[in-house]
Amino acid sequence: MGIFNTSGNEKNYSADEIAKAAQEMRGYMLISIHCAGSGHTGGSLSCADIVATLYLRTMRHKPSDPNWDARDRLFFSAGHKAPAWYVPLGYTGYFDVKQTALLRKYGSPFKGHPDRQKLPGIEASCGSLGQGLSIAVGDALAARLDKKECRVYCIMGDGEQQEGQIWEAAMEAGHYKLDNLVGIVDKNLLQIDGNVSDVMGIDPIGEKYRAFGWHVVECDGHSIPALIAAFDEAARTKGKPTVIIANTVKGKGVSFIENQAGWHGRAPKKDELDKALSELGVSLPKDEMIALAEAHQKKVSADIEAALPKFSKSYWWNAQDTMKVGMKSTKEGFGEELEQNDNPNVVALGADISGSISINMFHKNKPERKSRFFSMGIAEQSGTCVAAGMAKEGKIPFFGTYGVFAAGRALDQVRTTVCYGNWNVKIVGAHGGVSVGPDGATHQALEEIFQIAGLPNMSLLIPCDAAETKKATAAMIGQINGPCYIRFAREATPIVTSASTPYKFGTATIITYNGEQPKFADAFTHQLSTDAPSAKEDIAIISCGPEVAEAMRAAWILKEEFGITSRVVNLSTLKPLDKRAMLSAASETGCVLTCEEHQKGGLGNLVASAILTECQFPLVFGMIGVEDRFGDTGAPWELIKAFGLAAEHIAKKAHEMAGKKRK
Ligand SMILES: Cc1ncc(C[n+]2csc(CCOP(=O)(O)OP(=O)(O)O)c2C)c(N)n1
Repeated sequence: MGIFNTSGNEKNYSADEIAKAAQEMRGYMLISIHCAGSGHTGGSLSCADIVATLYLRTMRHKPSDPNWDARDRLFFSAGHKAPAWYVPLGYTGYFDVKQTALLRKYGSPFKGHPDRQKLPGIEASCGSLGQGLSIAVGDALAARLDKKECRVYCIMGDGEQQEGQIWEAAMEAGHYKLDNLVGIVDKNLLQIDGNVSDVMGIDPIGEKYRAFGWHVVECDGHSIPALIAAFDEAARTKGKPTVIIANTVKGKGVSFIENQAGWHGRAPKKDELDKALSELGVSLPKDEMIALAEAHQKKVSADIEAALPKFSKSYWWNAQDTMKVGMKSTKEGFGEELEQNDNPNVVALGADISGSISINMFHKNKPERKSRFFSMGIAEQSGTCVAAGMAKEGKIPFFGTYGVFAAGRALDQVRTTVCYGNWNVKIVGAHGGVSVGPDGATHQALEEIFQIAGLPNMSLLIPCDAAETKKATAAMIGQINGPCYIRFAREATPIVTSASTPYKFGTATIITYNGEQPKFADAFTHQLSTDAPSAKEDIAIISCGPEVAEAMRAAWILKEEFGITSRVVNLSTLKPLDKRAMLSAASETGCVLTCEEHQKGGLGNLVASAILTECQFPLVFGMIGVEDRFGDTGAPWELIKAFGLAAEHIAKKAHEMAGKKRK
């Protein structure tokens, strides 16, 4: 067993050599996460000895021929540990390991979560927890069918064991007696919200696998001899799959990172990196890697900037005095209302990202509410139905996670249990849009409007900023008695409304640019669509979520550069849709442009069908959105520009459309 080099010879590493390599791999992981400025430090370090043993000793593979048919296969089910996959691949020669300095940068193959189409050696794309073991089962079944000798390995997290799909796969592997399959649980005892045992206990984990027909080996996940012995035992085990429960320490190798939940998704700063490398006792080309990352970033920034439509001056946020705007993330508005709202029936359910989506604000400063907060663990599908059960008994449950999981992974549960049952469940979908940034495509929800707006009984709210999100959250509690879904963004986005700005669930607001003011937001007035008289504008720009702020900035550019007047329509509720506002926008301007930080057509198709089913007049119609592609890794505002979602793109397209109308 081992690596086959270019001449086809097997290279054998001793346990000591593997231990030394694992330390160096840790160093490379930390340098790459430092260069990225974000990334999953704790869980990458905890599995370094496991991956070093697999890639340097246990697995048969050829870095010079990544698709060699006889290779052993490794899958990461816990895709956030991406650095722990990239580094051993580079270290063993699939590419230059120094390239991992480009981790999470736009245009680099080292995505926030692995993309198999971008990098040799990545057997499957991943990032949504709980899916990898099923892929490994499929691979192992196919290998058996084709009588291949290869073995299949799958690395999982211990928090990840809370996903129901793990147990579906475990049952399948046991049922098919897949003795060519080895699962590895990196049991570091921590997940995002804290101790695994507090968030949702998984023990006795070995007993559970045993009951599902697996052979179970428990070992010290930082002892190379113990890991070698465990993998050898798995290879000798016939008639059943093996799971290795590897007892590890999150953040292993660096004293100030070890056992700290806060280091789950934190990057080391420069001084922390230096201290960490010295503790690890490794000497690596750190400066060269940092220079590589900086050079890449410089080029990316220049290319993206060059591609941005240009006007007589820069209208970018805060670029000139009059474009000054405060920034706050929409999820904070949600957290504020959840904290302040006194409705005693409200309960909240966490899915191991409670701080990240602000649902923890329900109890953070109000310990007396702790009994009304329920940690579900990483279990989006069950959590959705648990919320329905609570709603049935008169509670007002909020269940939240990232939109890709809230709307996507649990779609059937949302459809059949929540919507068909018409329960008063409040679903919170965070991380909407590409502005999520470096985590990349797997975490950027771009499909929720398609997924959610088609469900009967459902209400869909996409507020434009933190202040409006607070009001929308209040409406979810006080006004809407039935299923509803709220989408918000990850990053801080412009604050364009205030507590006194009109907001009404189900009614769009019309935003008008009135000319430059010292502060950006003061240059606009907002009226409910029911109160707004027609100003016979040249174009209507219809948008939702933080993209409304871009539409407002576009209205500014259009007026100042071309004298074109715009009616910006803030569609804070997508379902029920304010059809009257859509129709009057179309009939009174004759020119409609929809803008969404979503796959093109989520908002656009809703607006188009509302207008076109009744349209008796000529209309110029256009859409801006993500063009049928997945999101990407990069900095949030970089991605808004790269995906053509900035005000500059809106203004350019609106200018062209207004020109067509005039002809
Ligand atoms: C389906 C899904 N839900 C939530 C997340 C967000 N998430 C990323 S890592 C993580 C915690 C994982 O904990 P664990 O499996 O113990 O990994 P480790 O502590 O080793 O990093 C969560 C909840 C995700 N990536 N996928």
